[in-house]
Amino acid sequence: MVAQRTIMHVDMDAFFARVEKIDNPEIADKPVIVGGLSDRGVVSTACYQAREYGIGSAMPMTEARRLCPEGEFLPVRGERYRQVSEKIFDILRSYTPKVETVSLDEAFMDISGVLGRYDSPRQPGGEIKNEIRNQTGLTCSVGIGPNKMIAKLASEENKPDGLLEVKEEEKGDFLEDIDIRSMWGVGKKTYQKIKQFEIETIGDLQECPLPELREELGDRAYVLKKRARGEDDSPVVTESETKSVSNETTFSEDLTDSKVLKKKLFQLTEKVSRRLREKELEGRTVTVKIRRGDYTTFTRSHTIKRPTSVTEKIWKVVNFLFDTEYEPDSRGVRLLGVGVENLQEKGQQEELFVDPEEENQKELNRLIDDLNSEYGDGTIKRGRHL
Ligand code: TTP
Ligand code: MG
Repeated sequence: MVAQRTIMHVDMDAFFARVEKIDNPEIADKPVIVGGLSDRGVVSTACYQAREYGIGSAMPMTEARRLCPEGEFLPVRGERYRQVSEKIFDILRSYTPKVETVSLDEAFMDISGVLGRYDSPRQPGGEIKNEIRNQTGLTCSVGIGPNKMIAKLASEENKPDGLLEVKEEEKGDFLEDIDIRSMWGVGKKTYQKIKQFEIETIGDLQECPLPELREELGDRAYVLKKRARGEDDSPVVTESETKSVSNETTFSEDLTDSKVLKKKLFQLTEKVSRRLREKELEGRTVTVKIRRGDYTTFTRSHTIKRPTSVTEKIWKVVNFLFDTEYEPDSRGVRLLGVGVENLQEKGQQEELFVDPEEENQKELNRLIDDLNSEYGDGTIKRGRHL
């Protein structure tokens, strides 16, 4: 049984656009659109006034100009946003070191351990909002909940300048009316598939019988059902997590081809699992990290029942997370990472039963590790590489 947690999600409102307004008060009341200004450019973000014209992130810039000719169109000043972002994260980390960076303007915090200092979880939420406003002039939205998914949905629900707490016992009611497309794991493809069951809200998914859903989505149906009940045990992953083994790779140019990305992910998985075996460690939580060309970063984790260091077992989870959670878009991928946490020393857990398939995989892993350390990395590769 996992201990009760309190997670906070902080997301800045119309981040790039509001920074531009702070830096230039003359445009404070105008519709401001930030993005690539060339004919092929896309909108990074639009302020809330500009959103009333129907402009939103990822829209072609030419269309945005057509919708709002009187708008203020500005280029992306990445360095400046990073500077402001650092200030914001310094504030967040002064509350707890357990801060996960999702992107320049978005973070998860595990505040479970510091709640003793406050009257309620809302109190640090309010203080953080004030401090960010005082130091940067910017507003943000804060969501608080028993897990990451609920916290994020809670901050989205009350945008802009919101502060919403959803307690464990309130989550069922809270989720009921939320658009199913806001739920983790429901992208365009999945939405198309489940529309036939008239699933438009998370509540609809809660009610949809599992067998029907399984027929359409296979085993993913279990995961989505679990999420619809508001369950999510993914940990807040800090950058300096020592209790994990991970590997990352940055590309010289942004990658968009899913096949290539998968191949890279498999290579990372092999490295990480091999390092686990070298350290005689096994882990239960597998995390995939994807940073896009615009520095938005996303991590997704999945926890399996029994700790492992077997490449095939870890790859199964990585592959699953990539297939179900990542929606390719025009931004491309700059960095990939694979990590394993929730570590323990090998063989600590009593083997209640022996899985013959896992035994075979372990044997194969040992063989490959031996050959690679004898003849050099990459001597032996699994078929997956091809
Ligand atoms: P978001 O938090 O998604 O958007 P936002 O902060 O502009 O607005 P909201 O109030 O709805 O949170 O993204 C943060 C920043 O990341 C955004 O200001 C610009 C950048 N971004 C892109 O460059 N491209 C994109 O497609 C998205 C979604 C964001
Ligand atoms: Mg934001």
